[in-house]
Amino acid sequence: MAQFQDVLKQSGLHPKPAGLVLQYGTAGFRTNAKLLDHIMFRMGLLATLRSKKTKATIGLMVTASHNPEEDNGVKLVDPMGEMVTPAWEGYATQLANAEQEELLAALKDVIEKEAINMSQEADVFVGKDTRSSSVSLSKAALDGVSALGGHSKDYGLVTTPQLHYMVCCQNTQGKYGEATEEGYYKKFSQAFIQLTKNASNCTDDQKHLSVDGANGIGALKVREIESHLKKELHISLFNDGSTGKLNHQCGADFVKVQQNPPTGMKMNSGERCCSFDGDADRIVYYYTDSERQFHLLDGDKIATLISTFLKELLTQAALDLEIAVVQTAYANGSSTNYLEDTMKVVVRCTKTGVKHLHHAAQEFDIGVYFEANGHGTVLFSKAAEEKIQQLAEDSNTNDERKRASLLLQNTINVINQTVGDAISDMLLIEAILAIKGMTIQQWDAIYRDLPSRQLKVKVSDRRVIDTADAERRAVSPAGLQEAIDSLVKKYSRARSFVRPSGTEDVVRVYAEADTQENADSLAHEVSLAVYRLAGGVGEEPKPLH
Ligand code: NG1
Ligand code: ZN
Repeated sequence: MAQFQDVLKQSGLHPKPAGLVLQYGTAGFRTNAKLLDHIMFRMGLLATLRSKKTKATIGLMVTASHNPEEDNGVKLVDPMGEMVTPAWEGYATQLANAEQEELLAALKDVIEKEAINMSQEADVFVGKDTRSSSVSLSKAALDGVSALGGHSKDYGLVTTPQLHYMVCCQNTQGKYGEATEEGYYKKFSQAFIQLTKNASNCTDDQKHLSVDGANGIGALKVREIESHLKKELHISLFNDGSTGKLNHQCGADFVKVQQNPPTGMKMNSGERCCSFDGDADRIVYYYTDSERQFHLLDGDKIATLISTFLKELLTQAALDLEIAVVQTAYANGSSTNYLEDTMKVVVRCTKTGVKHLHHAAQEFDIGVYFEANGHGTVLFSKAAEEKIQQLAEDSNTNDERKRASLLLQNTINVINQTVGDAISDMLLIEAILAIKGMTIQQWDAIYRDLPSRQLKVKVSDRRVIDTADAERRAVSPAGLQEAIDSLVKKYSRARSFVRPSGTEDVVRVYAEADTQENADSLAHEVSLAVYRLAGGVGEEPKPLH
């Protein structure tokens, strides 16, 4: 077939280095950009097949999120803006690892298994982050789409959540919004402005926010949305990419893992600040107090703020809808206790990776999901949205219920339900704080985090670690879980688990305990156990103090 001739010809321009094996990880393929040209081309092919199969537009985002500038990666976006299904992740790995001469056979295998009608039209939306390698890598992806006769639309520089939004708008024939950047800014800024009309006596201080753009795409886009916000939010932007390096000592991942402010940011004590990650799908907040002590408000604090706000509105609206919060094992133990014991909401724990959280959140009327690192959003079921809309349109209802239902409607509209979105989450958080007249210190005081520590251990093959129970227990290698259990017993209020990273070649270690010192030494001891029992390489982990 002529189609396959084109694939053959084009793939010769994007050859695979022989023997290279890569896995579709937590959020797509991710590694040094130099190794990715053939992957991008092949993901262009796969996105085209997925589009033919689903008869819908598919997204392809070139980014390595919070990884260093030298890395890159690719994420595929399904028709409603979600991540692709596990079966297709398998196909992605199969295509990525087929040697040059096996590529056609691998492609035909997917076509056969999925019974794809090759005469079906295909549409793929492509976006990229600000990495210098993203330019040629997104071209390779576009080549892949055209090699299989698919149509593509190149959105150029966009955040990951912007691309998810475009795909969802396109596939809902504009019901979710207009599939343009302007449409994105309009939808979310208008909802924000409607929400902030409910904030009385908002001072200039309350309206001010310092944003660390991680020297990435989020910085460019926050500048663009600011002009739509009608001065309801004053943003001081730092790490805007004009001088600093992407994610280098800045950005949400750095701030969360180091538990320190980013460099390049001017922070006055008590002032509200936030950091985006490299593709603007994560956000964390923080401030320093008068003693220069740093306070982090991570994804768990964000989920708590949002679910408290929503629960209050549901009570005021007298609507019987169930809210759940979905977390991962990285959620701080204090947050889980607060949500379950004080707020009395359902809490679910899933494996790491937003696709798992997203899926679990879909089971509830309202599912608030956040990873501790600040990646998350809120999902409203169709039935919940309809109930809220009916109430908002009901002329017989009382003022309190009406006001609450309108607030809920605008809350739905300010949220990017397709995926976690730093810009949309920022607008929601800012609106909630303004409406509740709440300072960042008051928000922080809702509960007190247990001290925690995250470490990385290098091992020769991280796949030797297998986990169960939403990654909270290691089932292999033998003896590792027993070693962790006996170390945890030495400390008070302690918890620890290990898992292989899906985005870096490391094993991640997490520990929490009653004091920072104890969390640090537990994390170190568990790192040593991993090093010894799971094939550590390089130097043995050293104590933190
Ligand atoms: P890995 O490398 O699998 O731990 C990291 C994050 C995930 C997720 C992905 C994708 C942690 C501990 N892990 O995954 O939560 O956000 O990156 O960006 O933060
Ligand atoms: Zn990201």
